[in-house]
Amino acid sequence: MKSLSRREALKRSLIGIAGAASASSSVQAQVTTLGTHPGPHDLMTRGVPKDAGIDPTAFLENWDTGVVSRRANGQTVREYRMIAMDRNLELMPGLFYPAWAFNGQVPGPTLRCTEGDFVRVHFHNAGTHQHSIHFHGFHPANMDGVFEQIEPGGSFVYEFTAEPFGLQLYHCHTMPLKKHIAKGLYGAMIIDPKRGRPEAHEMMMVMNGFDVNFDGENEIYAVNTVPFAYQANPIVLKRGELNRIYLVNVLEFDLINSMHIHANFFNVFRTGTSLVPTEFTDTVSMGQGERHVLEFTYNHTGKFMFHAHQSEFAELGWMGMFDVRGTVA
Ligand SMILES: [Cu+2]
Repeated sequence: MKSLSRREALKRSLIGIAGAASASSSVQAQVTTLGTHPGPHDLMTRGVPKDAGIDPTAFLENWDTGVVSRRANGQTVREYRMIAMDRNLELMPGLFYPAWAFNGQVPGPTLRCTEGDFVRVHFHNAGTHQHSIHFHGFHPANMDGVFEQIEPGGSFVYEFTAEPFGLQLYHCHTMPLKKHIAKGLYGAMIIDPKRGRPEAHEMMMVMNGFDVNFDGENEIYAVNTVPFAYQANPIVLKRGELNRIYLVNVLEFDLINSMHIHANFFNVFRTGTSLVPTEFTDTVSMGQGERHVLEFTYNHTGKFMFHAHQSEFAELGWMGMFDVRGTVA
């Protein structure tokens, strides 16, 4: 009966939202008369909340390339500032979640550098619990963010050379890990290959979810935190243009997540660590912590859905839309 309790919880939150956000009475009436089955198309019309911590459309292409300097030997140094804090995030209009967030946002900023750069991350814990940052990639044991736990008010400097190139993940590594990740302390780091990748329209998508009633299961699912964000504001693509999605799965509690795009196929670059694709498909499944680079081009204009192929996740928020227009000049 687990799914029933999840849907019941969501239904209750939606009734609350309908009142708080003064949604139309027809929506409220539908929600209350549908019993345990809120209509997915009602959910898709919730819009984007004002205090989500990120602007989902801007987040797609927001790269934090750090403060750049150069060492005597010519090596590029990139310095980043990361602050862990407690913050209430408005996930859907009227639905607030007490998150733990890097720099006040979930996902945390997308850090970007090039393989071989020297990375220095100034971390400060402004939260109310111990935290750390564990980066995926190569680094010494004392830079792993596991044994050096940072107390509230404390600071730490992480230093490492960025390698290997690919799509890396970072997250808090404090016990209980499940809680520290579910609360929102994660983000992505793109380590670009020295030789670069082909010119493309690039987007960062972090698949996540939220346990809004703290029962150890997710009630809502999303790519980039806000359910249905890209249904409310479709992502504009150009016909004939190469698109590149940096796709990360950090979803807690559920064992698997996926992404499916409509009317098209994509090349999969597993973990982004090779410049040669390993698969050509329209659906990719990922466990927690896995991430891939996807490349595709639309040759038709119009609106095309993209979503988790777990139908339940899609109906509970992990659903978006591409709006393919015009032609590349
Ligand atoms: Cu933590």
